[in-house]
Amino acid sequence: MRLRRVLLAITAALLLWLIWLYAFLVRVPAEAWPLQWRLSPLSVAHAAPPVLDVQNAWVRATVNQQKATGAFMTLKATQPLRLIGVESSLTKTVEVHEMAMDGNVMRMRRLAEGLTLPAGTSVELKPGGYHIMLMDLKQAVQEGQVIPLTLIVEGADKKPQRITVQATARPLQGAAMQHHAK
Ligand SMILES: [Cu+2]
Repeated sequence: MRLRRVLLAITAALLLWLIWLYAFLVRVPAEAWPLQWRLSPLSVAHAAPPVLDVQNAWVRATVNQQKATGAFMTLKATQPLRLIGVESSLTKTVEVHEMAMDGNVMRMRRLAEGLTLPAGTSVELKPGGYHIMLMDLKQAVQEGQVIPLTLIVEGADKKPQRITVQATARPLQGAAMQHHAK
């Protein structure tokens, strides 16, 4: 009799443990798992493919006392996206700009709605066109310096996604950009 009771208790405990394991592994979404678990092969299959291809990222190097500069790159989205913001450790003030004619003068303008990135189409950010504006610089950007930039994009689901880009500073060349009054 006593052996049967012990066996019954062990079976019950095992069953409860299996139910708990099932609930934890299968029913709990991967986002709620402890961090070390997410690296397991189970969750790798769920990793989202990259939504944005970034090529040739660079920042224009600055001279002393220069307070603003531009960052340029070629962006190609795999799904319709919008570049809604950029972050940099260099400065808190980063804006997405476009150049446009204002009478006879080329001026830059902040894209309040962000920059549209159609799926499968390369969008070039370049001097004289779209660019990322780094403002209120506290120190000069040296040629060769690598500047991490975090691009913030959103798709149709309006969920912001962050993409980190390493941009290398290149020397000044060509006409200086005229900055709009702030
Ligand atoms: Cu600008």
